[in-house]
Amino acid sequence: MDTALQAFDLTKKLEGANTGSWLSCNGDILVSVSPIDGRTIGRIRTATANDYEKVAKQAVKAFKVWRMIPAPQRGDIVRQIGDALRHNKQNLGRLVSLNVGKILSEGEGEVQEMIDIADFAVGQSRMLYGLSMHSERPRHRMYEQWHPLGPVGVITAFNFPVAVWSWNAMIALIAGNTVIWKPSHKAALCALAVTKIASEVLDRNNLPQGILNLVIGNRKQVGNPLVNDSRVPLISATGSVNMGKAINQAVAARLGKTILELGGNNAIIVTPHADLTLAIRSIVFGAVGTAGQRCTTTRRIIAHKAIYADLQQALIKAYQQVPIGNPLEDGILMGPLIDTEAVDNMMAALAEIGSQGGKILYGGEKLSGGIFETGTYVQPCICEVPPDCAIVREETFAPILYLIPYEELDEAIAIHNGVPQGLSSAIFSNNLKEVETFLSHLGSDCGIANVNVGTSGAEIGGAFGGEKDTGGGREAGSDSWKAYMRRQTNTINWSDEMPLAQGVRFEFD
Ligand code: UN1
Repeated sequence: MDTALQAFDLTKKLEGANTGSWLSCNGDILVSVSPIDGRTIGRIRTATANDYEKVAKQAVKAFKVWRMIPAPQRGDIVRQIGDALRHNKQNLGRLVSLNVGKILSEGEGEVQEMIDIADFAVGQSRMLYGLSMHSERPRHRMYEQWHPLGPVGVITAFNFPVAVWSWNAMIALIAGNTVIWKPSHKAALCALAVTKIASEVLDRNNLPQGILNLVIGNRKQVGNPLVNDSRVPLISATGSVNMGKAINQAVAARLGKTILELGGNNAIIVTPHADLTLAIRSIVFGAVGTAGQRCTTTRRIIAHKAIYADLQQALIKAYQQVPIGNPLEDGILMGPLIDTEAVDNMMAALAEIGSQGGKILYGGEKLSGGIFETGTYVQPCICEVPPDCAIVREETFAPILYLIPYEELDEAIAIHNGVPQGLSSAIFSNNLKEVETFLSHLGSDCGIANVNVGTSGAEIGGAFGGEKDTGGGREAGSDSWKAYMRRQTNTINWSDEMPLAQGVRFEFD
Protein backbone atom coordinates (compact mmCIF):
# COMPACT_ATOMS: atom_id res chain seq x y z
CA MET A 1 0.00 0.00 0.00
CA ASP A 2 1.29 3.44 -0.85
CA THR A 3 2.62 5.53 2.04
CA ALA A 4 0.28 8.41 1.15
CA LEU A 5 -2.77 6.14 1.53
CA GLN A 6 -1.49 4.88 4.86
CA ALA A 7 -0.72 8.38 6.12
CA PHE A 8 -4.37 9.38 5.85
CA ASP A 9 -5.79 5.97 6.79
CA LEU A 10 -7.43 5.59 3.39
CA THR A 11 -6.98 1.86 3.13
CA LYS A 12 -10.03 1.02 5.25
CA LYS A 13 -13.70 1.30 4.22
CA LEU A 14 -14.37 4.99 3.64
CA GLU A 15 -17.48 7.09 4.07
CA GLY A 16 -18.30 9.82 1.55
CA ALA A 17 -19.69 12.47 3.92
CA ASN A 18 -18.26 14.35 6.85
CA THR A 19 -19.78 17.04 8.94
CA GLY A 20 -17.14 17.14 11.64
CA SER A 21 -17.41 13.37 12.05
CA TRP A 22 -17.96 10.75 9.36
CA LEU A 23 -21.53 9.89 8.47
CA SER A 24 -22.56 6.34 7.77
CA CYS A 25 -23.50 6.84 4.12
CA ASN A 26 -26.12 5.01 2.11
CA GLY A 27 -25.08 5.49 -1.53
CA ASP A 28 -23.26 3.35 -4.09
CA ILE A 29 -19.65 2.32 -3.64
CA LEU A 30 -17.21 4.54 -5.53
CA VAL A 31 -14.08 2.65 -6.53
CA SER A 32 -11.13 4.99 -6.83
CA VAL A 33 -8.57 3.92 -9.41
CA SER A 34 -5.17 5.55 -9.92
CA PRO A 35 -4.62 6.75 -13.50
CA ILE A 36 -0.93 5.94 -12.97
CA ASP A 37 -1.21 2.16 -13.02
CA GLY A 38 -4.93 1.37 -12.95
CA ARG A 39 -4.74 0.06 -9.40
CA THR A 40 -7.67 0.41 -7.01
CA ILE A 41 -6.60 2.85 -4.30
CA GLY A 42 -9.81 3.30 -2.34
CA ARG A 43 -13.43 2.38 -1.86
CA ILE A 44 -15.89 4.98 -0.71
CA ARG A 45 -19.54 4.66 0.25
CA THR A 46 -21.06 7.73 -1.44
CA ALA A 47 -23.69 10.06 -0.01
CA THR A 48 -27.40 10.06 -0.90
CA ALA A 49 -29.83 12.98 -0.88
CA ASN A 50 -30.70 12.04 2.72
CA ASP A 51 -27.05 12.16 3.71
CA TYR A 52 -26.76 15.56 2.00
CA GLU A 53 -29.71 16.77 4.05
CA LYS A 54 -27.98 15.80 7.31
CA VAL A 55 -24.85 17.66 6.21
CA ALA A 56 -26.75 20.78 5.14
CA LYS A 57 -28.65 20.92 8.46
CA GLN A 58 -25.40 20.71 10.38
CA ALA A 59 -23.76 23.39 8.21
CA VAL A 60 -26.68 25.76 8.89
CA LYS A 61 -26.49 25.06 12.63
CA ALA A 62 -22.73 25.56 12.81
CA PHE A 63 -22.97 28.83 10.88
CA LYS A 64 -24.90 30.35 13.79
CA VAL A 65 -21.92 29.76 16.07
CA TRP A 66 -19.06 30.31 13.63
CA ARG A 67 -20.32 33.70 12.39
CA MET A 68 -20.15 35.11 15.93
CA ILE A 69 -16.51 34.16 16.50
CA PRO A 70 -14.47 37.31 15.80
CA ALA A 71 -12.89 37.26 12.34
CA PRO A 72 -9.26 37.38 13.60
CA GLN A 73 -10.03 34.34 15.77
CA ARG A 74 -11.47 32.59 12.73
CA GLY A 75 -8.21 33.58 11.05
CA ASP A 76 -6.28 31.84 13.79
CA ILE A 77 -8.13 28.59 13.02
CA VAL A 78 -7.20 29.02 9.35
CA ARG A 79 -3.59 29.61 10.44
CA GLN A 80 -3.67 26.26 12.24
CA ILE A 81 -5.13 24.57 9.15
CA GLY A 82 -2.26 26.11 7.13
CA ASP A 83 0.24 24.71 9.64
CA ALA A 84 -1.37 21.26 9.48
CA LEU A 85 -1.05 21.41 5.68
CA ARG A 86 2.63 22.35 6.02
CA HIS A 87 3.09 19.32 8.22
CA ASN A 88 1.30 17.08 5.67
CA LYS A 89 2.71 18.66 2.51
CA GLN A 90 4.70 15.65 1.31
CA ASN A 91 2.05 13.04 1.97
CA LEU A 92 -0.82 15.12 0.60
CA GLY A 93 1.23 16.11 -2.47
CA ARG A 94 1.94 12.43 -3.08
CA LEU A 95 -1.73 11.57 -2.67
CA VAL A 96 -2.63 14.20 -5.30
CA SER A 97 -0.17 12.50 -7.67
CA LEU A 98 -1.55 9.07 -6.92
CA ASN A 99 -5.19 10.11 -7.24
CA VAL A 100 -5.02 12.29 -10.38
CA GLY A 101 -1.63 11.53 -11.96
CA LYS A 102 0.25 14.83 -11.53
CA ILE A 103 4.03 14.73 -11.18
CA LEU A 104 5.14 14.88 -7.53
CA SER A 105 6.46 18.42 -7.77
CA GLU A 106 3.11 19.65 -9.08
CA GLY A 107 1.25 17.65 -6.41
CA GLU A 108 3.33 19.32 -3.71
CA GLY A 109 2.98 22.66 -5.50
CA GLU A 110 -0.75 22.34 -5.15
CA VAL A 111 -0.43 21.85 -1.40
CA GLN A 112 1.87 24.89 -1.32
CA GLU A 113 -0.94 26.83 -3.01
CA MET A 114 -3.22 25.75 -0.12
CA ILE A 115 -0.67 26.92 2.44
CA ASP A 116 -0.25 30.24 0.63
CA ILE A 117 -3.98 30.97 0.53
CA ALA A 118 -4.29 30.01 4.21
CA ASP A 119 -1.57 32.58 5.04
CA PHE A 120 -3.30 35.15 2.85
CA ALA A 121 -6.65 34.47 4.55
CA VAL A 122 -5.12 34.86 8.03
CA GLY A 123 -4.06 38.41 7.13
CA GLN A 124 -7.35 39.11 5.40
CA SER A 125 -9.23 38.14 8.56
CA ARG A 126 -8.09 41.45 10.05
CA MET A 127 -8.90 43.40 6.89
CA LEU A 128 -12.58 42.85 6.12
CA TYR A 129 -12.84 46.56 5.49
CA GLY A 130 -15.95 48.54 4.61
CA LEU A 131 -15.92 52.15 3.45
CA SER A 132 -17.32 55.06 5.42
CA MET A 133 -19.19 57.84 3.62
CA HIS A 134 -20.07 61.44 4.40
CA SER A 135 -23.81 61.76 4.80
CA GLU A 136 -25.61 64.63 3.04
CA ARG A 137 -27.58 65.13 6.28
CA PRO A 138 -26.14 66.95 9.33
CA ARG A 139 -25.07 64.78 12.27
CA HIS A 140 -25.59 61.60 10.35
CA ARG A 141 -22.99 58.95 9.79
CA MET A 142 -22.87 56.44 6.95
CA TYR A 143 -20.73 53.40 6.59
CA GLU A 144 -20.82 49.92 5.17
CA GLN A 145 -19.99 46.64 6.80
CA TRP A 146 -19.56 43.10 5.57
CA HIS A 147 -21.47 40.21 7.10
CA PRO A 148 -21.06 36.45 6.56
CA LEU A 149 -23.40 34.80 4.05
CA GLY A 150 -24.16 31.33 5.43
CA PRO A 151 -23.11 27.86 4.27
CA VAL A 152 -21.16 28.14 1.00
CA GLY A 153 -21.26 25.29 -1.54
CA VAL A 154 -17.89 24.55 -3.12
CA ILE A 155 -17.87 22.28 -6.18
CA THR A 156 -14.39 21.33 -7.38
CA ALA A 157 -12.93 19.55 -10.41
CA PHE A 158 -10.45 16.67 -10.52
CA ASN A 159 -7.55 18.68 -11.91
CA PHE A 160 -6.87 20.83 -8.84
CA PRO A 161 -8.38 18.51 -6.28
CA VAL A 162 -7.12 20.31 -3.19
CA ALA A 163 -6.00 23.86 -4.07
CA VAL A 164 -9.30 25.09 -5.48
CA TRP A 165 -11.17 23.99 -2.35
CA SER A 166 -8.70 25.93 -0.23
CA TRP A 167 -9.01 29.16 -2.29
CA ASN A 168 -12.70 29.01 -1.52
CA ALA A 169 -12.77 27.45 1.92
CA MET A 170 -10.01 29.52 3.55
CA ILE A 171 -11.62 32.78 2.43
CA ALA A 172 -15.15 31.56 3.20
CA LEU A 173 -14.02 30.58 6.72
CA ILE A 174 -12.47 33.91 7.65
CA ALA A 175 -15.58 35.58 6.20
CA GLY A 176 -17.64 33.68 8.80
CA ASN A 177 -19.24 31.11 6.51
CA THR A 178 -19.43 27.36 6.83
CA VAL A 179 -18.50 25.27 3.79
CA ILE A 180 -20.13 22.28 2.04
CA TRP A 181 -17.63 20.70 -0.34
CA LYS A 182 -18.68 18.52 -3.26
CA PRO A 183 -15.45 17.31 -4.90
CA SER A 184 -15.10 15.51 -8.21
CA HIS A 185 -15.64 11.77 -7.76
CA LYS A 186 -12.39 11.38 -9.77
CA ALA A 187 -10.42 12.97 -6.93
CA ALA A 188 -12.41 11.81 -3.93
CA LEU A 189 -9.47 10.45 -1.92
CA CYS A 190 -7.77 13.85 -1.93
CA ALA A 191 -10.94 15.40 -0.53
CA LEU A 192 -11.13 12.78 2.22
CA ALA A 193 -7.51 13.45 3.25
CA VAL A 194 -7.97 17.23 3.29
CA THR A 195 -11.15 16.88 5.34
CA LYS A 196 -9.29 14.70 7.82
CA ILE A 197 -6.48 17.26 8.18
CA ALA A 198 -8.83 20.23 8.59
CA SER A 199 -11.36 18.57 10.88
CA GLU A 200 -8.61 17.54 13.29
CA VAL A 201 -7.80 21.24 13.67
CA LEU A 202 -11.45 22.14 14.28
CA ASP A 203 -11.78 19.32 16.85
CA ARG A 204 -8.62 20.39 18.67
CA ASN A 205 -10.18 23.83 19.09
CA ASN A 206 -13.46 22.39 20.41
CA LEU A 207 -15.44 23.95 17.60
CA PRO A 208 -18.92 22.67 16.76
CA GLN A 209 -19.42 20.09 14.01
CA GLY A 210 -20.56 21.36 10.63
CA ILE A 211 -18.09 24.17 9.94
CA LEU A 212 -16.26 22.27 7.19
CA ASN A 213 -18.36 19.63 5.48
CA LEU A 214 -17.78 17.10 2.73
CA VAL A 215 -20.29 15.27 0.53
CA ILE A 216 -19.13 12.89 -2.17
CA GLY A 217 -21.94 11.76 -4.40
CA ASN A 218 -23.40 11.99 -7.86
CA ARG A 219 -25.29 14.86 -9.41
CA LYS A 220 -28.74 13.47 -8.64
CA GLN A 221 -28.07 12.58 -5.00
CA VAL A 222 -25.79 15.46 -4.01
CA GLY A 223 -25.13 17.97 -6.83
CA ASN A 224 -28.74 18.92 -7.53
CA PRO A 225 -29.85 19.11 -3.86
CA LEU A 226 -26.84 21.37 -3.18
CA VAL A 227 -27.31 23.83 -6.05
CA ASN A 228 -31.07 24.01 -5.46
CA ASP A 229 -30.75 24.49 -1.70
CA SER A 230 -31.93 27.97 -0.72
CA ARG A 231 -30.14 27.59 2.65
CA VAL A 232 -26.88 27.81 0.65
CA PRO A 233 -26.63 31.43 -0.53
CA LEU A 234 -23.45 31.01 -2.59
CA ILE A 235 -22.26 28.24 -4.90
CA SER A 236 -18.66 28.45 -6.08
CA ALA A 237 -18.09 25.99 -8.91
CA THR A 238 -15.07 24.98 -10.98
CA GLY A 239 -15.51 22.74 -14.00
CA SER A 240 -16.78 22.59 -17.55
CA VAL A 241 -18.76 25.35 -19.28
CA ASN A 242 -21.78 23.05 -19.60
CA MET A 243 -21.74 22.25 -15.91
CA GLY A 244 -21.35 25.95 -15.06
CA LYS A 245 -24.29 26.96 -17.24
CA ALA A 246 -26.54 24.37 -15.60
CA ILE A 247 -25.47 25.47 -12.10
CA ASN A 248 -25.87 29.13 -12.98
CA GLN A 249 -29.45 28.58 -14.15
CA ALA A 250 -30.40 26.56 -11.08
CA VAL A 251 -28.89 29.05 -8.63
CA ALA A 252 -30.24 32.09 -10.52
CA ALA A 253 -33.75 30.60 -10.38
CA ARG A 254 -33.60 31.00 -6.59
CA LEU A 255 -31.66 34.31 -6.86
CA GLY A 256 -28.62 32.83 -5.18
CA LYS A 257 -25.04 33.89 -5.91
CA THR A 258 -22.44 32.03 -7.91
CA ILE A 259 -18.71 32.20 -8.43
CA LEU A 260 -17.98 30.33 -11.65
CA GLU A 261 -14.52 29.33 -12.85
CA LEU A 262 -15.08 27.34 -16.03
CA GLY A 263 -13.18 26.48 -19.18
CA GLY A 264 -10.19 28.28 -20.62
CA ASN A 265 -8.70 28.39 -24.11
CA ASN A 266 -5.56 30.21 -23.23
CA ALA A 267 -3.20 31.64 -25.81
CA ILE A 268 0.27 33.13 -25.91
CA ILE A 269 1.14 35.70 -28.57
CA VAL A 270 4.82 35.48 -29.49
CA THR A 271 6.00 38.59 -31.33
CA PRO A 272 9.23 39.20 -33.28
CA HIS A 273 10.46 41.10 -30.19
CA ALA A 274 10.17 38.10 -27.87
CA ASP A 275 12.99 36.37 -26.04
CA LEU A 276 12.35 32.98 -27.65
CA THR A 277 14.25 31.02 -25.00
CA LEU A 278 11.92 32.35 -22.29
CA ALA A 279 8.88 31.88 -24.49
CA ILE A 280 9.69 28.22 -25.18
CA ARG A 281 10.21 27.40 -21.50
CA SER A 282 6.85 28.94 -20.64
CA ILE A 283 5.01 27.34 -23.54
CA VAL A 284 6.24 23.84 -22.73
CA PHE A 285 5.35 24.17 -19.03
CA GLY A 286 1.99 25.74 -19.93
CA ALA A 287 1.04 23.16 -22.57
CA VAL A 288 2.58 19.93 -21.24
CA GLY A 289 2.52 20.57 -17.48
CA THR A 290 -0.27 18.69 -15.65
CA ALA A 291 -0.60 16.79 -18.98
CA GLY A 292 -2.54 19.74 -20.41
CA GLN A 293 -5.26 19.42 -17.77
CA ARG A 294 -5.22 22.86 -16.15
CA CYS A 295 -7.92 25.37 -16.89
CA THR A 296 -4.95 27.70 -17.46
CA THR A 297 -3.14 25.29 -19.83
CA THR A 298 -1.62 26.98 -22.88
CA ARG A 299 -3.70 25.72 -25.78
CA ARG A 300 -2.87 28.18 -28.58
CA ILE A 301 0.34 29.85 -29.75
CA ILE A 302 -0.20 32.83 -32.02
CA ALA A 303 3.27 33.44 -33.45
CA HIS A 304 4.54 36.13 -35.81
CA LYS A 305 5.53 34.86 -39.26
CA ALA A 306 9.10 36.14 -38.80
CA ILE A 307 9.79 33.76 -35.89
CA TYR A 308 7.16 31.11 -36.63
CA ALA A 309 9.45 28.50 -38.22
CA ASP A 310 12.16 28.86 -35.54
CA LEU A 311 9.61 28.62 -32.74
CA GLN A 312 7.96 25.59 -34.29
CA GLN A 313 11.28 23.76 -34.60
CA ALA A 314 12.38 24.64 -31.10
CA LEU A 315 9.04 23.48 -29.66
CA ILE A 316 9.21 20.14 -31.44
CA LYS A 317 12.75 19.67 -30.13
CA ALA A 318 11.63 20.52 -26.59
CA TYR A 319 8.61 18.17 -26.81
CA GLN A 320 10.90 15.31 -27.91
CA GLN A 321 12.75 15.71 -24.62
CA VAL A 322 9.75 15.55 -22.29
CA PRO A 323 10.04 12.37 -20.19
CA ILE A 324 6.60 10.72 -19.98
CA GLY A 325 5.91 8.02 -17.41
CA ASN A 326 5.11 7.28 -13.78
CA PRO A 327 4.63 10.73 -12.24
CA LEU A 328 5.86 9.47 -8.86
CA GLU A 329 9.31 8.87 -10.35
CA ASP A 330 12.07 11.49 -10.34
CA GLY A 331 12.69 13.24 -13.63
CA ILE A 332 9.28 12.48 -15.19
CA LEU A 333 7.62 15.67 -16.46
CA MET A 334 4.36 14.29 -17.80
CA GLY A 335 2.14 11.63 -16.26
CA PRO A 336 -1.15 10.14 -17.45
CA LEU A 337 -4.43 11.84 -18.30
CA ILE A 338 -7.11 11.37 -15.66
CA ASP A 339 -8.82 8.41 -17.40
CA THR A 340 -9.30 6.65 -20.72
CA GLU A 341 -12.32 8.83 -21.49
CA ALA A 342 -10.00 11.87 -21.48
CA VAL A 343 -7.70 10.03 -23.90
CA ASP A 344 -10.67 9.23 -26.16
CA ASN A 345 -11.67 12.91 -26.15
CA MET A 346 -8.12 13.88 -27.14
CA MET A 347 -8.08 11.35 -29.98
CA ALA A 348 -11.47 12.58 -31.22
CA ALA A 349 -10.17 16.19 -31.30
CA LEU A 350 -7.05 15.13 -33.20
CA ALA A 351 -9.19 13.30 -35.76
CA GLU A 352 -11.15 16.52 -36.31
CA ILE A 353 -8.02 18.59 -36.88
CA GLY A 354 -7.17 16.85 -40.15
CA SER A 355 -10.68 17.32 -41.53
CA GLN A 356 -10.62 21.03 -40.59
CA GLY A 357 -7.47 21.95 -42.51
CA GLY A 358 -4.92 21.46 -39.72
CA LYS A 359 -2.02 19.05 -39.43
CA ILE A 360 -0.25 17.29 -36.60
CA LEU A 361 3.40 18.34 -36.41
CA TYR A 362 4.41 16.25 -33.41
CA GLY A 363 2.99 13.60 -31.07
CA GLY A 364 -0.62 12.79 -30.33
CA GLU A 365 -0.08 9.04 -30.08
CA LYS A 366 -1.67 6.95 -27.38
CA LEU A 367 1.17 5.11 -25.60
CA SER A 368 1.24 1.39 -24.88
CA GLY A 369 3.43 -1.23 -23.19
CA GLY A 370 4.41 -1.53 -19.51
CA ILE A 371 2.80 1.09 -17.28
CA PHE A 372 1.25 2.64 -20.41
CA GLU A 373 -1.11 -0.36 -20.70
CA THR A 374 -3.58 1.56 -18.54
CA GLY A 375 -4.51 3.42 -21.74
CA THR A 376 -4.19 6.75 -19.91
CA TYR A 377 -0.83 7.92 -21.28
CA VAL A 378 -0.36 9.94 -24.47
CA GLN A 379 2.36 11.88 -26.24
CA PRO A 380 1.74 15.62 -26.04
CA CYS A 381 0.82 17.04 -29.39
CA ILE A 382 1.67 20.10 -31.51
CA CYS A 383 -0.65 20.98 -34.39
CA GLU A 384 -0.64 23.66 -37.05
CA VAL A 385 -4.11 25.05 -37.75
CA PRO A 386 -5.77 27.83 -39.73
CA PRO A 387 -7.07 30.57 -37.36
CA ASP A 388 -10.74 29.89 -38.19
CA CYS A 389 -10.54 26.16 -37.42
CA ALA A 390 -13.65 25.21 -35.36
CA ILE A 391 -11.93 22.66 -33.10
CA VAL A 392 -9.61 25.41 -31.82
CA ARG A 393 -12.59 27.20 -30.28
CA GLU A 394 -13.19 24.20 -28.01
CA GLU A 395 -11.35 23.37 -24.82
CA THR A 396 -10.12 19.80 -25.21
CA PHE A 397 -8.80 18.95 -21.74
CA ALA A 398 -5.60 17.32 -23.01
CA PRO A 399 -2.06 18.30 -24.11
CA ILE A 400 -2.85 19.60 -27.60
CA LEU A 401 -1.10 22.80 -28.61
CA TYR A 402 -2.30 24.70 -31.69
CA LEU A 403 0.16 26.90 -33.64
CA ILE A 404 -1.33 29.80 -35.57
CA PRO A 405 0.76 32.31 -37.61
CA TYR A 406 0.03 36.08 -37.76
CA GLU A 407 1.39 39.18 -39.50
CA GLU A 408 -0.04 42.22 -37.64
CA LEU A 409 -0.56 42.55 -33.88
CA ASP A 410 -4.20 43.61 -34.37
CA GLU A 411 -4.79 40.39 -36.26
CA ALA A 412 -3.08 38.38 -33.49
CA ILE A 413 -5.29 39.99 -30.85
CA ALA A 414 -8.42 39.31 -32.93
CA ILE A 415 -7.43 35.63 -33.20
CA HIS A 416 -6.59 35.62 -29.50
CA ASN A 417 -9.99 36.98 -28.45
CA GLY A 418 -11.91 35.03 -31.09
CA VAL A 419 -12.79 32.09 -28.84
CA PRO A 420 -15.73 31.74 -26.43
CA GLN A 421 -13.53 31.40 -23.31
CA GLY A 422 -11.61 34.18 -21.53
CA LEU A 423 -9.48 32.88 -18.67
CA SER A 424 -5.73 33.40 -19.09
CA SER A 425 -3.48 34.96 -21.72
CA ALA A 426 0.09 36.10 -22.33
CA ILE A 427 2.30 38.01 -24.70
CA PHE A 428 6.00 37.42 -25.11
CA SER A 429 7.60 40.65 -26.27
CA ASN A 430 10.15 43.20 -25.12
CA ASN A 431 8.51 45.91 -27.20
CA LEU A 432 6.68 48.46 -25.04
CA LYS A 433 4.03 49.30 -27.63
CA GLU A 434 3.16 45.68 -28.27
CA VAL A 435 2.99 44.91 -24.57
CA GLU A 436 0.87 47.93 -23.68
CA THR A 437 -1.49 47.28 -26.60
CA PHE A 438 -2.02 43.73 -25.34
CA LEU A 439 -2.77 45.00 -21.81
CA SER A 440 -4.98 47.89 -22.97
CA HIS A 441 -8.73 47.92 -23.69
CA LEU A 442 -7.71 46.98 -27.26
CA GLY A 443 -5.95 43.89 -26.05
CA SER A 444 -6.62 40.63 -24.23
CA ASP A 445 -10.22 40.05 -23.10
CA CYS A 446 -9.19 37.56 -20.41
CA GLY A 447 -9.32 37.69 -16.61
CA ILE A 448 -5.56 37.12 -16.54
CA ALA A 449 -3.11 38.80 -18.95
CA ASN A 450 0.63 38.29 -18.51
CA VAL A 451 3.78 39.66 -20.10
CA ASN A 452 6.75 37.32 -20.52
CA VAL A 453 5.03 34.94 -18.08
CA GLY A 454 3.02 31.93 -19.30
CA THR A 455 -0.72 31.37 -18.94
CA SER A 456 -0.62 28.80 -16.13
CA GLY A 457 0.76 28.79 -12.61
CA ALA A 458 -0.93 31.94 -11.30
CA GLU A 459 -0.06 33.08 -7.78
CA ILE A 460 -2.83 33.12 -5.16
CA GLY A 461 -2.37 36.85 -4.37
CA GLY A 462 -4.28 37.91 -7.49
CA ALA A 463 -7.96 37.42 -8.18
CA PHE A 464 -8.29 34.24 -10.24
CA GLY A 465 -10.94 33.74 -12.92
CA GLY A 466 -12.04 34.90 -16.34
CA GLU A 467 -14.64 36.35 -18.64
CA LYS A 468 -17.12 35.13 -21.26
CA ASP A 469 -17.65 31.34 -21.10
CA THR A 470 -15.15 31.15 -18.25
CA GLY A 471 -18.02 32.39 -16.10
CA GLY A 472 -16.90 35.75 -14.67
CA GLY A 473 -16.11 34.55 -11.12
CA ARG A 474 -13.04 35.55 -9.16
CA GLU A 475 -11.46 33.44 -6.43
CA ALA A 476 -8.35 33.52 -4.21
CA GLY A 477 -6.57 36.84 -3.66
CA SER A 478 -7.09 40.59 -4.12
CA ASP A 479 -10.60 41.54 -2.93
CA SER A 480 -12.23 38.23 -3.95
CA TRP A 481 -13.28 37.85 -0.28
CA LYS A 482 -16.14 40.28 -0.93
CA ALA A 483 -18.00 37.65 -2.97
CA TYR A 484 -18.17 35.48 0.17
CA MET A 485 -19.87 38.19 2.26
CA ARG A 486 -22.91 40.41 2.09
CA ARG A 487 -22.57 44.19 2.14
CA GLN A 488 -24.75 46.27 4.39
CA THR A 489 -25.02 50.06 4.20
CA ASN A 490 -25.75 51.72 7.55
CA THR A 491 -26.97 55.26 8.25
CA ILE A 492 -26.95 56.51 11.83
CA ASN A 493 -28.71 59.70 12.92
CA TRP A 494 -27.12 61.27 16.00
CA SER A 495 -28.99 64.60 15.73
CA ASP A 496 -32.31 65.71 17.31
CA GLU A 497 -33.89 66.23 13.88
CA MET A 498 -35.30 63.88 11.26
CA PRO A 499 -34.18 65.36 7.93
CA LEU A 500 -34.94 63.31 4.80
CA ALA A 501 -32.42 62.65 2.06
CA GLN A 502 -32.67 64.46 -1.27
CA GLY A 503 -34.28 67.41 0.58
CA VAL A 504 -37.70 65.74 0.54
CA ARG A 505 -40.20 67.41 2.88
CA PHE A 506 -42.82 65.28 4.59
CA GLU A 507 -44.11 67.38 7.50
CA PHE A 508 -47.15 66.56 9.59
CA ASP A 509 -48.42 67.49 13.08
C1 UN1 B 1 -7.39 25.20 -12.48
O1 UN1 B 1 -6.85 24.59 -13.40
O2 UN1 B 1 -8.62 25.02 -12.23
O3 UN1 B 1 -2.92 29.14 -12.39
C2 UN1 B 1 -6.69 26.09 -11.55
C3 UN1 B 1 -2.80 27.91 -12.28
C4 UN1 B 1 -3.09 27.29 -10.94
C5 UN1 B 1 -4.55 27.06 -10.77
C6 UN1 B 1 -5.25 26.37 -11.89
N1 UN1 B 1 -2.61 28.16 -9.91
O4 UN1 B 1 -2.43 27.20 -13.21
